[in-house]
Amino acid sequence: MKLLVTLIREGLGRLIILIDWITRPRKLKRSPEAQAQVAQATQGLSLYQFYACPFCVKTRRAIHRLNLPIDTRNAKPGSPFRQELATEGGAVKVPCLRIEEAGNVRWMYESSDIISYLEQRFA
Ligand SMILES: N[C@@H](CCC(=O)N[C@@H](CS)C(=O)NCC(=O)O)C(=O)O
Repeated sequence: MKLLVTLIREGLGRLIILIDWITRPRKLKRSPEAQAQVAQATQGLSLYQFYACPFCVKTRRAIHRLNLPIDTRNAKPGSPFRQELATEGGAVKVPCLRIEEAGNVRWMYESSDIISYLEQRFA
């Protein structure tokens, strides 16, 4: 039974990845100067995520659409990123955006909040 649940979950995850790949949104176009500024501004951002989690796929689609070079960190079991997420972020829940600004770090959970934050800053 446990194996069946795992297989269904893995299968659904891969299906979501495939649909995401087929229906990728277009990237926002910026001038080279504006894109360089965005690259600078996103240096303090990292997305803790799982590869096939639907909320992470939704967040990665927004990142792709907004053309943001944000570092992604896989928080799969056994990963050091999972440990960081638990001890520094406060919970092993993905997606989570780590935001480092002027020496301060904050951890933003909830895909909708992350997407709104990125849209407000970069759309
Ligand atoms: N409402 C949250 C849901 C996030 C969520 O449920 N994430 C799952 C993965 S799909 C999770 O992190 N579960 C904890 C775990 O698998 O350890 C959002 O939109 O970000």
